[in-house]
Amino acid sequence: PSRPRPKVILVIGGPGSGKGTQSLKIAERYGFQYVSVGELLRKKMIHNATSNRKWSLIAKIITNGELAPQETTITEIKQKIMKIPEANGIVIDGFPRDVGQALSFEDQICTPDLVVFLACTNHHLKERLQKRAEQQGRPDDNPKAIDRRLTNFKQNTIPLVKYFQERGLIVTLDADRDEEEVFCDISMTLDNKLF
Ligand code: UP5
Ligand code: MG
Repeated sequence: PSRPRPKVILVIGGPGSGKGTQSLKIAERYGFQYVSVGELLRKKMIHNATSNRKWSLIAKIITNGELAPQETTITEIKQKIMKIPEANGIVIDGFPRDVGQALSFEDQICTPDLVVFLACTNHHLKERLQKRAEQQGRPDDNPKAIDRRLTNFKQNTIPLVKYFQERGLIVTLDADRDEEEVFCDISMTLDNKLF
């Protein structure tokens, strides 16, 4: 008999809500493969921005805190997932960003088994990003791009969350709390819903 398809978990939330932090913990605890869509795009843009017109444009878009084109993003995810040899599950950090991306993912890749929405207040989002900007300096952790990321997130999230809610695929968690508390909720949810 063929192996069951790996479980697919999507982790969404505002910039600084803890998507990366929590997705890595999920990957570690459940032995899932981790895919960060933001990181995929950033790596590709750094590698190709000087030699390729399309990627130099995408580099500008991302550095300004706007969304990369949907088809490019889906193609990158598809390529990345295809390279994963075999896995019990895949946790995708930071995707989808809007309903269009959600539809396209389902159309071209699969229906997710679960979507985790990390709900975090604006105050905490800003505070965490500012702190990280001082420590690491991601190209899009500048004040203007942070504002754009927050605005885009606010515009797109309510419809996106509603879309997944209507299909019974999403769980919303309070991500204002500290890392361990949030992860405790996440693992209880996954244990309940997936296994
Ligand atoms: N931290 C985390 N959890 C904490 C907690 N509970 N309490 C206190 N501190 C906590 O966390 C952020 C910071 O907060 C860290 O310093 C952490 O230690 C601390 P992190 O886990 O990094 O949060 P995350 O949600 O991953 O924040 P990130 O900044 O990565 O979110 P973004 O959504 O902005 O970034 P992403 O990489 O997903 O996307 C970047 C860009 O890529 C987008 O703006 C867009 O231009 C592009 N993109 C697309 O175009 N399409 C896509 O589909 C995806 C990305
Ligand atoms: Mg992240």
